[in-house]
Amino acid sequence: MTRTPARSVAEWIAEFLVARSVDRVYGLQGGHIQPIWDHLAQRNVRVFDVRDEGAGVHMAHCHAVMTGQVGIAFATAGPGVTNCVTAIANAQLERVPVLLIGGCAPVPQDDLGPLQGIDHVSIMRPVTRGARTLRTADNILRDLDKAWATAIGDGNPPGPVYIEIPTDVLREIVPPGVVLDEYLKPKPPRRIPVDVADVARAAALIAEAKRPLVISGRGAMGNAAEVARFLDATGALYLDTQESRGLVPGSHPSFVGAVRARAMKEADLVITVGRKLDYQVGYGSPAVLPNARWIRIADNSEELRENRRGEVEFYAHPGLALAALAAAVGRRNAVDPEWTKGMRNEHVRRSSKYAEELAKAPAGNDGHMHPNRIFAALRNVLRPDAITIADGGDILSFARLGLEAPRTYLDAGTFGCLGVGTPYGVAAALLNPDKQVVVISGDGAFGINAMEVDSAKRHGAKVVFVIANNAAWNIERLDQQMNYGGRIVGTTLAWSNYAGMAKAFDLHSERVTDPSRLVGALEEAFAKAPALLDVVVTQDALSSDAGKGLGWVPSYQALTAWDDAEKARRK
Ligand SMILES: Cc1ncc(C[n+]2csc(CCOP(=O)(O)OP(=O)(O)O)c2C)c(N)n1
Ligand SMILES: [Mg+2]
Repeated sequence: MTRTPARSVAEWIAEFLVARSVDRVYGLQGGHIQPIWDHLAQRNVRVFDVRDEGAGVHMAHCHAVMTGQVGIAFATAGPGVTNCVTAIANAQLERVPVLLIGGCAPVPQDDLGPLQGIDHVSIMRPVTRGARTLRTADNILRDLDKAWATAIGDGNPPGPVYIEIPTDVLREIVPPGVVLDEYLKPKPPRRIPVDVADVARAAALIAEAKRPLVISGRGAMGNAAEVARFLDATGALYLDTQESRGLVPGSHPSFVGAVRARAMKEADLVITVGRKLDYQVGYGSPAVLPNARWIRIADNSEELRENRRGEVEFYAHPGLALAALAAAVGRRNAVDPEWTKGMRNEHVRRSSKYAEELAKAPAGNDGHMHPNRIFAALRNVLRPDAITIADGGDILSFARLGLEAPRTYLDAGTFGCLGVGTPYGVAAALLNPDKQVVVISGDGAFGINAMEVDSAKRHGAKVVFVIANNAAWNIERLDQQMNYGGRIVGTTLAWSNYAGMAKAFDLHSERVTDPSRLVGALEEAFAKAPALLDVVVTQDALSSDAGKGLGWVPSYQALTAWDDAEKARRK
C-alpha cells in the first residue's frame, strides 16, 4: 500500500520544486511547458514572466547569486530555448547554479518535423554542466534530483543545467509505487572535510611567508566569517575579485583593492580561496605574480588546480579549511608588518583621493558631464546595504571604482555579458523590496534587454535604472580612436531619449544633464521606483579599463601592463 497519489510528470516537477523550497521561477510561457506552468501556479509558486527568455535566465542567475539557492527558469521549445543560449553561457562562466526547464516536441512527433522542433540538447551541451531530454515518466524525480545536484556542483563546479521533457511525457501518470522520497527531499550541502596533513604543511608555509596574500573568488562566498578570522590570525593582505565582492568589508585592515597589481607582484605566498586563476588574476602567471608560492583551497577541481599548482591544494570546503588553518597558524609568523601596513596605507590614500575627485571630475569637450559625477551623487544617496549592478564598457569600469567598495555588486562578469543589468536589477529588486537596488548601465548595454523595464513595472520591482547615455559603445569607440587611426566604425549611437522610452512603459523617469540635479533626481527615483534616469555623459572620459587596454585585447594577458610583463618574460 502506498499513500502517494497518482500524479502526472508535470505535477511531480512542480511538487519537486516546492519540496526544494522554490518560491519563484522566471520565464516566458509556451504550450510545450504549460502543463508545468499551471501546476506551479496551483501551488502558489510566483511566476515572473519576462519579455525574452534570455532575460528570464539572467534573472534566475541573479536570484541564485543573491540567495545561494538554485535559480529556476522556463523556456518553451524552439526559439524559447535558443533565446537562452547567451544567458546560460554566462551562468556557465560565472559558475552559477541555474536550472533551465525547456519545452520539447512530443515523442510521437520526434524527427517528423514538429512545430518548434530542434535539437536543443546539442545546442545546450557545451554551455551547461549537463543537458538532457527526460523521456521516462517513471524516472522523473530521479532525473530532477540529479539535475539539481549537477547544478549545485556537489563535488564539481556549480553551473547551469538544461532539462527538457516532451509535452506528451509531461501528461503521463507516474505510477505511485516508483516514487522514492529520497529524490524529493532536500539535501544539506556537502561539506568536504579537511585533510589534517594539508593543514600542517600549509601552516608551515604560512609561518615562513613575509608577504602573504589571500585572493578570494566565487567559491569563498558564504564563508565571510572564516575568511576574516583567517586574515586576523595571519595578518595576510586580501584581494577580492568580481565574484566575491562584498565578502570582506573595505574597512578590514587586510583589504588592499586599490593596490591590486602591486600586491600581486610583491606577494611571496598567494592563498586562493575558491578562485579560478582566470584573466582577472593574470592566469596566475609568473609574469604577474613573480614571487609567489601557492596554496589553493577549493571544493572543486576548477578552482583548485588550473593554471598554477599549489604546494598545498586543499580539496575541501573553503570555510572548513580556513577555520582549520586559522586555528593552526597562530600569530608567530614571519609577516613583514612594514609591507602590510605600507600597502594598506597606500590603499587608503588612493581610494580616498579617488573618492574626493569623483565630485570634481570635469565635463568633456562636448560639454557633457563626466560619468564619475553619477558615482559622486550615488555616494550621497545609497545606504550601506544597497544592491548595485553595473553593465556596459567604460561605465562598468568607472562603476567598479566609483561605487564604494565593497558592497553587494553584480556586473557583466567574466563573460563580459552586456545586457545583464536590466534583468539582474529586476530580480534583485523583487527579492529585496526594502533595499535600494540600482543598475548603472551604458546606453549600449541597456538596449540589449531594455524591454525588461516593462517586466519591472508589471511585477512592481522597485529598481532604479541609471543609463549613462554617451551615444556610443564608447569603450570600443575609444579603442578605434586610439588604436585604429581614429576610424570610428559602427560604435556610435544616437542621443536617444531613454527617459521617454521608460515613460512609455509607465515608469517614473527623467533626463539629467546637469550634475547638480543628480542627487535630487536619484532621491526622487528611489522614492518612485521603478524608475529610470537618462543621464547624458561625455564621450571624452577615459576609463581605467580603456586606458589599460581591455578594449584592445592584447595577446597574452587581458591588461596591457601584464601583457608587457609576459613579453618581457619571453625575451
Ligand atoms: C553582448 C556583447 N556584445 C558586444 C560586446 C563588446 N563590448 C564590450 S563593451 C562595449 C561597449 C558598451 O557600450 P555601453 O554599454 O554604451 O557602455 P560605454 O562603454 O559607452 O560606457 C561593447 C560593444 C560585449 N562585451 N558583449
Ligand atoms: Mg555608451
